[in-house]
Amino acid sequence: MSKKPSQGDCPQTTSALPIKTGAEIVVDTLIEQGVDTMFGYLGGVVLPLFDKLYDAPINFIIPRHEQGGCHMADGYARASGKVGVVVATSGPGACNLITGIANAMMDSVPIVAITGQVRTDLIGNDAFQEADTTGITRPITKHNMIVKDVKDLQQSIRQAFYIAKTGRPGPVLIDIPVDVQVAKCQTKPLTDISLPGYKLQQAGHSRQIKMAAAAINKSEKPVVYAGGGIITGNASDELRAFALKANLPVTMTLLGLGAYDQMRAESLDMLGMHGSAYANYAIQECDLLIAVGARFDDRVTGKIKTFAPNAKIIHIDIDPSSISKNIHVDIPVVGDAKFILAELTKEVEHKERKQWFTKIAEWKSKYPFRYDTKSASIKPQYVIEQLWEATKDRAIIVTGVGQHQMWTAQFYKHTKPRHFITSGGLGTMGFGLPAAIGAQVAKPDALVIDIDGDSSFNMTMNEICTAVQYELPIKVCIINNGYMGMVRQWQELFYGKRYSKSSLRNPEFAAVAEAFGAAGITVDKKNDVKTAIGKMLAEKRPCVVDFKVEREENVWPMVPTGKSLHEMDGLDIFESMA
Ligand SMILES: Cc1ncc(C[n+]2csc(CCOP(=O)(O)OP(=O)(O)O)c2C)c(N)n1
Ligand SMILES: [Mg+2]
Repeated sequence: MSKKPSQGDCPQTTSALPIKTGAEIVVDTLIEQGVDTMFGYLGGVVLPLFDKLYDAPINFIIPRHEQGGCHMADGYARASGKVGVVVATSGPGACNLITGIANAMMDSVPIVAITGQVRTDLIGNDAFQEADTTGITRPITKHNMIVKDVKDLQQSIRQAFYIAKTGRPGPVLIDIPVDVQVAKCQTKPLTDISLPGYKLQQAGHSRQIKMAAAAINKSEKPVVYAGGGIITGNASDELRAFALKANLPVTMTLLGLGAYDQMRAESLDMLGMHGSAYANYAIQECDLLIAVGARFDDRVTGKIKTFAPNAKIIHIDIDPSSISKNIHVDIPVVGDAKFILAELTKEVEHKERKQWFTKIAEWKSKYPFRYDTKSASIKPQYVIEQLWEATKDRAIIVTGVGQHQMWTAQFYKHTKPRHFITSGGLGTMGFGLPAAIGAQVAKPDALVIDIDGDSSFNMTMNEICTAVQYELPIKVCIINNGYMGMVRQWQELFYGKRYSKSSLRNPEFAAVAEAFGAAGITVDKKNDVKTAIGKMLAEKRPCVVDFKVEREENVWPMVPTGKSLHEMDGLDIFESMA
């Protein structure tokens, strides 16, 4: 992206466009791009930029660690649909962003990361706090660039936003050496972005759409498999209209939860490793699978050879590289889900499919998600059910990674897009709290609840300080089993109960929360769960509730790695509880 290093300012021209420093160009271009909120941390080589931010009309949130800042930008982007922006200094600051950037990449979240870099004449000299940020982040960004000439800066930032939010969204990183931030240059008028190597296909091929519609109209046993692309592409309304008109059952991936209202009868809830038995059985028996904005991830497909063995596959996706990547697709349609679903809806016919829906209803009534409701101890699933009862569809739910994440996917009813925020692709423990902070910044009036694991929370709990400082009333419910529960479950099932290093000594989380200036509540009796949730919801401050749950509960059903979707363990346990 950049050309030869700039030794100083660029020559002045006679035009009326103002001359600005690199730092001024950054801030003004961010504002031009609609940025009113940023996250980030200071350091030597971003000081010129922070000086311009001193009186800029931008709400700036400083996390306690750059990873937190990056997850905040991610949570902000997922809750708002806008591009999240995070800033960090060179070297350690930039390196601390890595997990957050990789997380955004895996889940197709539009963020722009701006990093400072050492002076251009020092690059490659092992200068103080020098790291090859573009080299390190190349495989985990949708695009990255180092801008070594102030003349390229404005256009590079415009391109970064364009690339981050169009097509399949993702993180873009701009590395800006400190001397470029102080060099001066004439600004450029805003023109259309032209990137010859970056082609977007929005509309989808009309012949492919017709073929897809014909296959749907013919199908006796269809299933829609909806992924995060529906939410990213703001296509939930179109998905509902499509499914209702053609009369189709809909299952969702973890990232797709909220794309289709789970309170509706035709929702099959989540599929995959910890998905519902009825979704997994329906996939294995369907004659047509309509994948939309989903990528056939291994946690979804199980054994790929026997995934949906009887089905013709339609795959609608904005990213041509995801077509037939993991599984052979019969009818690919490349383009924007919102547009293509609307087109398909015009072409499809309503078909009753009585036998198919009867079969699905049987599976649903035989194998609903279950747990031991009579247990005297606090079952994690009970806490999540009670949270649903107390909040219904008004909360934005965020999670950490582990069993609690799966139970939240299973036992909370996800009804609206952008109301369930979780780390799907990378599975990043420590994502929950900072992402919840980002979501609360994006939606100040919303009820934002992070349902977290004790070990996940331990990773980034310093960000409670950030929530307190900015008076963000987030709620954190720790499903505290005293274990890295998901790891313990695998050790129980596949390593002969040898719980090697998977339990942690936790602090008293409520006391930690109080020390940070937040409210803290501890719950160790089942009878106190509802009251604690009530107190938490009434609390104006950030509030952490430590639910000491049953320690060795397992997530069921489970498709063990390498097995086919219908080979679920745990259904006998469900039946014994019926
Ligand atoms: C950063 C990171 N390190 C390690 C893992 C591997 N891992 C997946 S789940 C898990 C345990 C999570 O424990 P906790 O947050 O307490 O959730 P629980 O499973 O107990 O609900 C671990 C270690 C991960 N996903 N992310
Ligand atoms: Mg745990």
